Amino acid sequence: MPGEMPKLRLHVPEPTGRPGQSTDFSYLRVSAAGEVPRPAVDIVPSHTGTMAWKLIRVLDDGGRAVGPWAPQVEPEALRRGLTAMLRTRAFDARMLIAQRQKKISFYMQCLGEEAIAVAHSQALGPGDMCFPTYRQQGLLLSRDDIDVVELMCQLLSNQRDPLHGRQLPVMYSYKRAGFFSISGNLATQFVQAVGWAMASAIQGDTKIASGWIGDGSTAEADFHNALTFAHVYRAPVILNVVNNQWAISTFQAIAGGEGTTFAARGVGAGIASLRVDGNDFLAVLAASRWAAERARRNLGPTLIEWVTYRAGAHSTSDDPSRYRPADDWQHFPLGDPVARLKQHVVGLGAWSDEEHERTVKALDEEMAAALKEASKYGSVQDGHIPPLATMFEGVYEEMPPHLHEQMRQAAAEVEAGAG
Ligand SMILES: Cc1ncc(C[n+]2csc(CCOP(=O)(O)OP(=O)(O)O)c2C)c(N)n1
Ligand SMILES: [Mg+2]
Repeated sequence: MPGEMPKLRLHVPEPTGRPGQSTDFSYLRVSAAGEVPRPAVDIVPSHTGTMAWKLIRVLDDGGRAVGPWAPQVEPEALRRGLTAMLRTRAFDARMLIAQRQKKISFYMQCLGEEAIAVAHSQALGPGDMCFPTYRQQGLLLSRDDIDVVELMCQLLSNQRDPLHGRQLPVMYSYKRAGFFSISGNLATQFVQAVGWAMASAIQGDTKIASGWIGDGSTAEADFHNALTFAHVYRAPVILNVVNNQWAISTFQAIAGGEGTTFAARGVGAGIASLRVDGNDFLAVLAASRWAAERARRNLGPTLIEWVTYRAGAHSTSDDPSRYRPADDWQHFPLGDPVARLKQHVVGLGAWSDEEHERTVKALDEEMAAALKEASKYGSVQDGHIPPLATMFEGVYEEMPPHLHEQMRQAAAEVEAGAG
């Protein structure tokens, strides 16, 4: 009888903590360091369910590297990784100040997520191509051949901006550094990465691709389309899902992280998948190497869910105190990636508190000096921006008449406005 049946209703997931409350992080399902097995790289993808549901971790609470995923790595590489994370953090902090000073119009930090891009970059080789989102600046800041002044000029949209003001600040493009132009349309990175990887295989090349997406963006159809192509053709690609718990003000459960994991999506699509502590530098390095080896040996794609926490605001246009507890990051069970790697490297005798402090100070000075240098080429504040014509150039080899006409109209409007 209809009268005896309950009224139908929908389930709308909610975070466990809102402003003024404290988050119950037990929803994360954290495994102990060393607990999750490390399968051979040629594992049948459908057998990676355990790895997709548990959480691969290497660093224990005492900063020791434990278990089967502990990677072979020289202390020097760890020192480089720690310095690159600190460099990324110093860059972010300085750019946040620059935005507050109105020198740049917009910025996005990766505070709390630095280990993911920095350790991942150590697993890639020359010619491999990343298709990043705006939160993987660590891929660039871990390289010696990328000039931070140039990065800052892109953010300042000034006369030395290599992209001539055509991209939103934070949307870098560095082909030579394996960093594909960032596309503002989220989730496109996944289809692009899979397509690039397929092209690499079609050409008989040896280079692999690495695509990036956030938890929220996995709700886009492009994510699922990319998984199908990657699985069917065993594309040589690493599919990174950065689950930082938030998509602007939307909790990750709204994109489907409540009753399952984002890594489990990969298993369902026939892709070997791992769920990894993204704040554990060693776990990120080990999982990235595992996935890179699979891609290089024609064993197919790997999806990796990196579990982390977006410690800062979504962007300089966002105020997270409106939708989550202010002290959430302090209670996040996976801690701070910088503090955790520091503890490990100090434990190895390859780093010290004193060296740490000195490095932080030197990097802060480096960033301040770089911003001063970059500011010499202008900023949006002083109007030293690329000429209007650059908006229309570089699309076609020869500018078609309709663009000529638009350029003429724009110039006339600017002149009228100035007069
Ligand atoms: C296709 C598309 N839809 C919406 C947006 C607007 N937008 C920009 S960032 C963002 C949130 C993305 O969250 P997530 O994927 O979790 O990445 P995170 O910012 O947390 O790194 C949204 C909705 C966009 N850029 N592209
Ligand atoms: Mg997110």
